[in-house]
Amino acid sequence: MSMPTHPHYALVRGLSNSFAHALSMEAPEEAIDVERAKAQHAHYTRCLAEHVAELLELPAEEQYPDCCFIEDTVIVVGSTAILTRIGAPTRLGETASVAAALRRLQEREPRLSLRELSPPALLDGGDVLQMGEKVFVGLSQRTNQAALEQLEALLPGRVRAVPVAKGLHLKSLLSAVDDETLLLAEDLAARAMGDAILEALPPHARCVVVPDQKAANVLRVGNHLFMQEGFPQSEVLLKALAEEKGLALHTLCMSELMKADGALTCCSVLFGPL
Ligand code: CIR
Repeated sequence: MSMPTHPHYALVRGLSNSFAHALSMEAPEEAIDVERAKAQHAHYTRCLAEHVAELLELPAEEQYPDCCFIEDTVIVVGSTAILTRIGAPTRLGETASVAAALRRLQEREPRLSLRELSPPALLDGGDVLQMGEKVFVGLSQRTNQAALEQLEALLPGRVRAVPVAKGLHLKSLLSAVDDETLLLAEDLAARAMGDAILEALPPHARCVVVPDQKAANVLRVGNHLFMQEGFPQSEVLLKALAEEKGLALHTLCMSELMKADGALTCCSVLFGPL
């Protein structure tokens, strides 16, 4: 079991008409353009569909402005899917339809086992990073100690806590390119999180640092690496890294989703083969 670099499934959910009311740490300078956000999200979904065997697409749910950020609802480790309890009260109900979709999937994928966190645990999938055998859990404003303890019980010996001193989630300032390559934003808090992660990985694991925070969250799908558009300095570094690893680098414009603190990983759950 390790990070699913060649996932079979991508789980995504449509962007709701109420997206202008999505949560954000700071109000954006310019209001969210929902039509533009929908187009950006649709393009993201099409890119994923090209590179996975099966796209599982759920419809948007209007009562949940943040519902496109489906990464927060479930983590899948190997063949175990663990439904979360999202740390933002307005988002707690988002997991119900994801649970139903995974139950339907279970009918043809009997290896898939379904678990769930229970109160008082709170956890957003954006706080979970898988590298190698390890499952790193960011203790953040959204994810608490109770969730960490429940995950430790479900995944014995594999879970490591990482305090999140900056950003919404653990993966706001970092992400994994593969099991031994951690991408980090050039930032003291990101460095501290990176050190905590590297300490738990085999000695050949390494960090690659990019100057732009928004470029530190990349999405690896098969032999493709996606980054946010508009960060030329980081793009040069990521291009070199992608070449070294035999990956194709693509840029995606997600400017409207970024206004609601959305990163690239947050709009999908990549998993399988089971
Ligand atoms: C929220 O505050 O919950 C959403 N506006 C953004 C969630 C982003 N999720 C993620 O990066 N996993």
